[in-house]
Amino acid sequence: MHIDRRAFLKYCLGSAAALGFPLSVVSRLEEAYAAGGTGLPQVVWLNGANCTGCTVSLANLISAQKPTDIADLLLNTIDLAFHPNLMGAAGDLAVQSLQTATQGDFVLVVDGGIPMAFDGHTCIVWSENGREITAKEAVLDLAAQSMATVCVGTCASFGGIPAGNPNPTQIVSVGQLTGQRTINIPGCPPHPDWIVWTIATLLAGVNPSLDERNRPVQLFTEETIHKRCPRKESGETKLFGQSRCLKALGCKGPRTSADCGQRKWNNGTNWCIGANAVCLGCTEYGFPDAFSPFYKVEYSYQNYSKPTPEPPGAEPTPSPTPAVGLRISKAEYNRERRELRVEGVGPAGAIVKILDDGTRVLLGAVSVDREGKWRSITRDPRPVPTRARAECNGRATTAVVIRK
Ligand code: FSX
Ligand code: SF4
Repeated sequence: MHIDRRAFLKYCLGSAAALGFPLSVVSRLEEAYAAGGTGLPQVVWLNGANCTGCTVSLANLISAQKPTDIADLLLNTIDLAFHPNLMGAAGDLAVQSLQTATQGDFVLVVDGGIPMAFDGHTCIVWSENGREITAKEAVLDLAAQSMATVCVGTCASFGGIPAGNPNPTQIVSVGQLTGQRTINIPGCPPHPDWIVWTIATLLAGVNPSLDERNRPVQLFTEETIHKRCPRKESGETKLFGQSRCLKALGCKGPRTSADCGQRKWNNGTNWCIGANAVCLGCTEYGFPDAFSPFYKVEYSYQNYSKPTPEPPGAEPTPSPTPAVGLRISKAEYNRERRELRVEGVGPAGAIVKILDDGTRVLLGAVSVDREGKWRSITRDPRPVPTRARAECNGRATTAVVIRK
């Protein structure tokens, strides 16, 4: 495996502001960089019971400067001696690299929870001379020798989804297994920046300050998602697809400490709340059980019925038959905001689909609330419809779109 620590250190220094390294870490990284990046510990990464989402999240790391992608970062720049999903070697050769790496100084990274049922045999990490080595045995052994143990993801940190009720494989966290203080990077999955920040900080010889859940304070506990949420004080909505606060729909932002809203995901593209999903609290201890049910939805889909398909050869219905109670009270396009707003009334709990009546392109779907009202906002519809069409329970009604 090609080893080039200088390139990794250069990346960390170049991204110091974005990653938010403290000055002490930056100066140590600079020293290590000047010294050629040699003499730093290696990184050994083990998988427990998980969905591999943590590794996929790390694989989403893309940088404008070198290393530009995960292969570059892990295989050519970080001295990652062992990673079951990402390393080139397999079988005995892979186990040999692990054994060589763990002769010297190394940082142990674990993702996934550790199964204890069946003496750990629901999670086998490799075999040695025909003997199965379980995640339980490997993590216990290597955590005792490592300079530090980093738990990547909520599963390794706190048990996470595999430890959810009824926990059939008796998953425990790495800390519970080893009895040691681990450095926890929760998140299901965690942000790649959080993973890189923590590994680089440790490689620089700095132990990050941890909170009571052993999470780096700088990454997780400065403020909750809610405190810095752009939807705060915008008024709560009870319908998905609106741009207002999602608390009434079950958002766990007030109980969750992470910087997702500022850092954003997929190379700064978006985040859960930005995509109109509630925060699930995935970085928190007790996730998922203590945060379930994830959604508070007052309406139901029980009134929805599939439109009856027209028999072959039948003439299309010349004009829509209004659904009982379905009406469009407003259909307006705001030129300045490039926003189409269609609202009306309908049967409470039913789903209303909004379409361009000319092209029959679907513009949105909303639920009718308990008061029998519905509202749909479509940003930048192209083309702007001349007539809007609302469909519900196989019936439809239309209205002229007023341009303002
Ligand atoms: Fe858990 Fe990670 Fe969630 Fe998945 O390794 S934190 S289930 S994203 O993959 O462990
Ligand atoms: Fe808080 Fe969630 Fe509402 Fe944002 S959407 S203000 S995080 S409750």
